Amino acid sequence: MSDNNLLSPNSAPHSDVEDIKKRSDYLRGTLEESLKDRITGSISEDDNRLMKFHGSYMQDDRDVRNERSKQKLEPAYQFMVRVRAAGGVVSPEQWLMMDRIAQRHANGTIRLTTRQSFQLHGVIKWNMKTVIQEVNEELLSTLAACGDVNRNVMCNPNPYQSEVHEQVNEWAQKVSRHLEPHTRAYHEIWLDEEKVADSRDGEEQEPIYGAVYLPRKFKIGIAVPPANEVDVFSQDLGFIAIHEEGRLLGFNVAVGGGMGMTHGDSKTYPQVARTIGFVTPEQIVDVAEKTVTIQRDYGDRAVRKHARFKYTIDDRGIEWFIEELQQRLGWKLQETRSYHFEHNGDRYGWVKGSNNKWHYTLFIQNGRVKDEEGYLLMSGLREIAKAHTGDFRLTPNQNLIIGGVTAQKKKKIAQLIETYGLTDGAAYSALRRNSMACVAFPTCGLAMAESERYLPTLIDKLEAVLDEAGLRDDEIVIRMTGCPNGCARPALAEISFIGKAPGKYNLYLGGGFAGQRLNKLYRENIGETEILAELGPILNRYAREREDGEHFGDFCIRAGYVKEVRSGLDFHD
Ligand code: SRM
Ligand code: SF4
Repeated sequence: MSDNNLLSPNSAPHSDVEDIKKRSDYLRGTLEESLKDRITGSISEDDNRLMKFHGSYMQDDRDVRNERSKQKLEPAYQFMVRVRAAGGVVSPEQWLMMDRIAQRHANGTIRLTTRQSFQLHGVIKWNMKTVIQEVNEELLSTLAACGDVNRNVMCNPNPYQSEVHEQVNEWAQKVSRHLEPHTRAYHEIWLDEEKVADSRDGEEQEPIYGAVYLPRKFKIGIAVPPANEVDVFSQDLGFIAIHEEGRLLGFNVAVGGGMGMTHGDSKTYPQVARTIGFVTPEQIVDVAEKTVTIQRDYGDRAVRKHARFKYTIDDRGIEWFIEELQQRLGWKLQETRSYHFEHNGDRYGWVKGSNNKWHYTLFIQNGRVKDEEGYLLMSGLREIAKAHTGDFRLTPNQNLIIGGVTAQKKKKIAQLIETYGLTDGAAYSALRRNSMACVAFPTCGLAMAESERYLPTLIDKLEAVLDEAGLRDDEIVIRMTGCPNGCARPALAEISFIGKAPGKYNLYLGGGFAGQRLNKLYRENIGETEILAELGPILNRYAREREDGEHFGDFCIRAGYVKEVRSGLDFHD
């Protein structure tokens, strides 16, 4: 272990979060006491830091923040709960449990996230324990859904497209399980398990993470070409499945991707992961573990904004990383194999899988499952879950696959889809079907502008432009986030909006259609009128002048609207 590992954070420069982790006794802190305190709906700042590792964030309803402050009331504290499921696969029973909790203890909606997890919003402190217990009773977990650990492992969302997909999904599950934290704190605090070992005596260990865990969050995704739904180049560690004639040969390894940045701080930037070699399937878990330990030992623990793995690699160089990895593995990576990505979006509607079962991908606008007047999405999915004998798969684009439907059940499921008017998005523009927006207001404490609540309206207006230009059925990837943290992976979209202030966005163009290239800033701090005025002519020109099969992002570069970005290091040039 290098000197950089702050197992004793007193000795080297470190952020206050490192002290909190160190003092926490493997994520216990005073969380139990904080949860019992009935005087306030909040928890202490230190415990809030630890709470993330347990899969929850304290938030407040920002729609009522000013009003409550005027009335001298404490903010409307509530908790977001994130539920992890590697590769996004859950059973109908698990879906019904999420639905039940959402109705009873949260805000009545379920949010499907950009990393194939669930989020519940609006849980009050007194209900947190019940919620986490109910999640665990159905064999799901919130542990490590957030925090400075490996997060939900993403994977191609349809394991039964072929045997290769099935095997890749199993590897995703193995990697996920291998990197789970070992602390029993979660079980003690939420599930009332007895404390069996006194970690202060060193009996309890985190064999991979150590006592202060990672310097920052860590993300892994596995793609199966030609589909890149997981946006493999946005991951700290990405694996690209290499398959030939229905056989999984192994994975190319890609390292050092990430989306987050801060407006006005050019030392922060989104980055695309770079491929460094090829490994066999049996080697993937070892590669994941050793990569995580390198980031544990060398990641920046002093400045959290600079603590992601992408900066560790960019600062020290990719060659340094390869050498360090191979030394820890005790063997060498093979040469990167060739592969080809075609898209990073979801394929909608019915498809038949290799297991002769059927799969239906539903379009869920921005991942929000709720009932609205005229569109009872949540009720419809509840009825489907009651009848369904297969599984559900959350996609990396915030959609949902009703998976593993037998030929006998297909009629029933199709009937329910029709009764509730659920949609595969065919009636919408291809732009909307390829859209993603992060949560932002009213729950996200970091939002600078609306996202989930605004993108659908903006797309309504852009659809008028598309109709005029004859582009309604042309697939263009569009994404929006309420701040530059990048939760909807905006830096990889062909068109993206990143919030600057209420109603104001930076507009970026030129991302690669298959998620292979970053986009570039085109206009700064503009509102809706300017957005439409800027994009209208570009879309019209694209319709007239594009070459055969040319994607919008590529056109924006060829036509000179933005320069091509080859690496995050050029993002701000
Ligand atoms: Fe995220 C922080 C929501 C995927 C980069 N993200 C947050 C928080 C927890 C806000 C906070 O720290 O107070 C947001 C909660 C909002 C709310 O009210 O629910 C939040 N992130 C989300 C989700 C729910 C967006 C969505 O619409 O689906 C996604 C949950 C994923 C999951 O299931 O695990 C989500 N976040 C992402 C992604 C995309 C991805 O991982 O594929 C990214 C960019 C990739 C990356 O990490 O580089 C992302 N989130 C961030 C960052 C910036 C990290 C950085 O490198 O600087 C933050 C802020 C932070 O960590 O300090 C953040
Ligand atoms: Fe919140 Fe920003 Fe993430 Fe959107 S991108 S959910 S506004 S942190």
